[in-house]
Amino acid sequence: EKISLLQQERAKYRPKLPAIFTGEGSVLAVERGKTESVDDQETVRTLFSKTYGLPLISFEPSEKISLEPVNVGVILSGGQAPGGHNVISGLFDGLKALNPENRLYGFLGGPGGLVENKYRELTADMINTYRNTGGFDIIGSGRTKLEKEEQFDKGLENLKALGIKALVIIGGDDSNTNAGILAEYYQKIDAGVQVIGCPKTIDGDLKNEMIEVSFGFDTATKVYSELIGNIARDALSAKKYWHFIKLMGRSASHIALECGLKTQPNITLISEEVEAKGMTLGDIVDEIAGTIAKRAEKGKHFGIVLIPEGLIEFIPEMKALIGELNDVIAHRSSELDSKDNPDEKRSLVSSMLSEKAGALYVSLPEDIADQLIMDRDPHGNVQVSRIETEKLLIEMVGEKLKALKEKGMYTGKFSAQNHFFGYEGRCAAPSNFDADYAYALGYTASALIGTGKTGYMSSVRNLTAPASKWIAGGVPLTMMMNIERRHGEDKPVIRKALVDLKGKPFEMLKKHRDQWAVETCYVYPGPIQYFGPEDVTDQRSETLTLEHE
Ligand code: FBP
Repeated sequence: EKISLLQQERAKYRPKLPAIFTGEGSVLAVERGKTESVDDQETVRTLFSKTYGLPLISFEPSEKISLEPVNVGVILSGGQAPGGHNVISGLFDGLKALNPENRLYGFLGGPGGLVENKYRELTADMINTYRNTGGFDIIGSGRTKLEKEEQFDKGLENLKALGIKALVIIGGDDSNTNAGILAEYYQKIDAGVQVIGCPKTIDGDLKNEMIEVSFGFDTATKVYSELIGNIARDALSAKKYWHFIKLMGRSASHIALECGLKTQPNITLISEEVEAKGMTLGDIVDEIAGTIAKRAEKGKHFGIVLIPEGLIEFIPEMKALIGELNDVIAHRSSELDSKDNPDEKRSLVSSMLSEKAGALYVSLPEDIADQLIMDRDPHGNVQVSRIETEKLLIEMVGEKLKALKEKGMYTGKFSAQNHFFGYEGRCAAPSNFDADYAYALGYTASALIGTGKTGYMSSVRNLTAPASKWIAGGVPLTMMMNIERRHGEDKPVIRKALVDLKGKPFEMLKKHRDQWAVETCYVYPGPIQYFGPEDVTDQRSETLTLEHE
């Protein structure tokens, strides 16, 4: 098999670990006081009678302890994020350090693999070929939801057959919510299986007081920022295009904000702000067109607009429309399926909506209207990465500028290019930060297993400091939960972290954006560096740095 030169060199990289894991001995778990869920304490406590209120865990060095060998299972869940292979290699190395007899099994194709009993034993040779590489292909991933007791029971049968005593689920907020439910269930029925979660997602929305960031965010935003910088320089050279760039991130705008801070484009839209200000699609279009007109006055007929993927769902009128569409799709899909002709389908859909939503629906360009009624994902979410918001905005901004021109308020020629950066960042070879952080998360998971914990998320904190000073520990999954209404039902879920409009990263954007809009202040971050001066190779994200100032 052919391996790139870079991959060959990168395979030699030894991820950095928190000092607690680099000693000769073992570690002991230290309990740091009881915890409460972030909200709805009464309800969450009742739902999680076994795992509610567990203490925070940190580790202390101890003499070498000898432990009985264990078999452990691991699952990769949801969208790919750079560093997944390093979580698995950190887990593997940590387990082998506990006892060389320990064995690791990977369930294939995501959580579904556990239920369907599809697995592979992960051997040292196999792990070695995946160290510091991007992707989840070592065992694959999937979006099957683990939430029903019959799935848990079937899974338990499969775990027992392999003698597995602990399961590590590497996933985002939804998958870790389900990890918490699974941990509780296995405790309740005395299954003898520990469940540990690891915070994954490029979206950066699985974070809280104890989880500073999810792995993958750093690398993905570095890749996108490199590309944005390249495009910005092209725009500045040719001076003839406005580039509308949609950035992945299902709902929160952390990715757009981070890339905006790194590259200083003319416009960075933040969905959370759009929602807070109750902006309409028309308001957003007016704002963009206004900036374009202002730049045109200065003879600048080019620019960069960053659009968070989730924007469409944060525009209050669109959110209401999508909510109604979700109901229609959930309850009247057979009627919709009976229409093959797209025009007829659209008019049937609009007849099923309230007057206001129906009017908005028919006013949208046809391809967007069609994209809005595509299938939902297994969690019931609109697949926002498949909705071409960037094209919608180009079309509407173009119309607006035409109107402005007729009134003599715009003199330029508007020529736009659309881009979507998403998949190109999700499987990049992890940056040093993500390689180290993911490895440390996996290693920490092994320590939580070794100290007998269940219902915890692996946590590594103090991330702006050098890795040796990172603090490893465990955070009870129930601590991050609250009750939210999901698809018509109240459910316990890990609270998703949206962009904090009072937080420092957003403040920074706000402080500079008027200047960045009209002047040209682009920054060109360039490609991720894996070798070279440490302040370049180990650079932290703007978001992490500003949040921890
Ligand atoms: P996770 O939350 O599972 O990590 O997924 C992140 C993500 O990349 C989103 O940014 C994006 O909207 C979605 O996955 C795309 O999903 P898919 O890979 O199924 O197209």
